[in-house]
Amino acid sequence: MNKTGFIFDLDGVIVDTAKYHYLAWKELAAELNIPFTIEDNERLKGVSRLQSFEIILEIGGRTMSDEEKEYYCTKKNNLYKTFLETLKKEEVLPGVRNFLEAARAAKIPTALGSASKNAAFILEKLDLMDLLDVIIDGTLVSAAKPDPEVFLKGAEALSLDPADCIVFEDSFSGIEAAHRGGMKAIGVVTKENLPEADEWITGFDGLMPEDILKMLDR
Ligand code: B16
Ligand code: MG
Repeated sequence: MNKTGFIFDLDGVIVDTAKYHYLAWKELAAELNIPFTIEDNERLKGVSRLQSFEIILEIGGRTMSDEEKEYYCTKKNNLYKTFLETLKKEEVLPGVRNFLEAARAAKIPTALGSASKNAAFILEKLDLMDLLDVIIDGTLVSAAKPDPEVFLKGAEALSLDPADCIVFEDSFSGIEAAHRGGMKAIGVVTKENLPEADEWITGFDGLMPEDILKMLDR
């Protein structure tokens, strides 16, 4: 019996929401007179909302009280959600839907493991909710990646040992979180090189679950 499960990060693996995070953070940063570039945005991938804002404050050489940070994080999220409203199911990254369908057909259990508190909304918009067995997102975890909590909860909800789970990630912190949780990590390589990953793919287009199992000798 195949005991392997797949755990997918969301942003950068299933869909490119980073561009919408960028637009929202840029608007907020402009309001605060903090210069914020698309290169700076790379530092926010896989990082929680609050930590993302703290990185932006650091770029601007600014400090704020916890209350002010919360105010601006809420403001950013409201802006981000207006962009998400226009998200189309065609924005699922190439090959992802096929790969999930093939995993389902092969009876390989699947989970989402994302830092985002908007994950369920995004998956609904992409019409992917039914193709994932378990959703673990930012509403269910307290420790951000590289802490392994999000992936360990995913393994537990799938009733699998962490060693039997394979994580798909596009961020340094996510690869580290998978390893700290005792799981193998496939780096979904777009801009980052992710040297710590166990294997690498450039995306899911043309890829089948058995290709991944072969890569990791499962
Ligand atoms: P939210 P992932 C992460 O998603 C994003 O990469 C990161 O940029 C974002 O700050 C974080 O989710 C929190 O998102 O503000 O929607 O709660 O890569 O873990 O799927
Ligand atoms: Mg990601």
